[in-house]
Amino acid sequence: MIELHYWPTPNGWKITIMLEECGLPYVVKPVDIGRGEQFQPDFLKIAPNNRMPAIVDPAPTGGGAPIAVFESGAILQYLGRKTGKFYPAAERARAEVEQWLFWQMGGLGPMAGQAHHFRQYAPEQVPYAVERYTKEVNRLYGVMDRRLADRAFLAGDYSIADMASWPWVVPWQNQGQVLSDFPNLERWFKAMEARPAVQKGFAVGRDLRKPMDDEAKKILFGQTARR
Ligand SMILES: N[C@@H](CCC(=O)N[C@@H](CS)C(=O)NCC(=O)O)C(=O)O
Repeated sequence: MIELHYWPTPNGWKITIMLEECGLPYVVKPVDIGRGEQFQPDFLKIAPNNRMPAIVDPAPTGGGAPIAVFESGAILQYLGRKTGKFYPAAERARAEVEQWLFWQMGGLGPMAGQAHHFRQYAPEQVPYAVERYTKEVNRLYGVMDRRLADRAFLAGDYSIADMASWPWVVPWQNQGQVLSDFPNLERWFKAMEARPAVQKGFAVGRDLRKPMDDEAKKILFGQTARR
């Protein structure tokens, strides 16, 4: 059974949603990132970037030793290849999915993450940073809205690109956005939200979520190479 190293955050939800969509059995290994469990040596062996999510697949395609994967985008691709679901093999369709997956990984996720940081967690108000990341998320929402004007999902058919992006639109209010300003995005958001597997994946570990306290802030913010 696939081991999922997980905490209930947007990057974690990507993977629970995919696992639920694929109907793959999995066991959740909680990584309490607010208490520093991402620095445990056994976790760092599979996720050297001290970030969750990560998976270990004890029965990889083609056999052999278990395969460990970190980085949510790489995990989605891995699970897509393993199951043949939501990650088409045909080159033209795959190129569409990959562009939007990488767009999320390199753009929407990091920019929305910075918007959350400067709008909610920074110890002092930094107006330039708040404006910079709020505007950038706004721009990215506009990109999605235009993309979704003439198709149901980001890459045409429902895919791992949608599963990567939806969790990062869930906290739109914390990013200073108004979802109804983006009608196509809002329609897609609601269609995603209505999927039973999305609901199930989003609910995994909900009881573990807690407000960020000072100890968590100390652990999460200000990390350097020496930790
Ligand atoms: N690019 C990574 C980012 C993962 C990430 O940032 N995970 C956060 C939670 S959403 C984390 O584990 N943080 C722990 C830390 O900052 O030490 C991915 O997509 O997997």
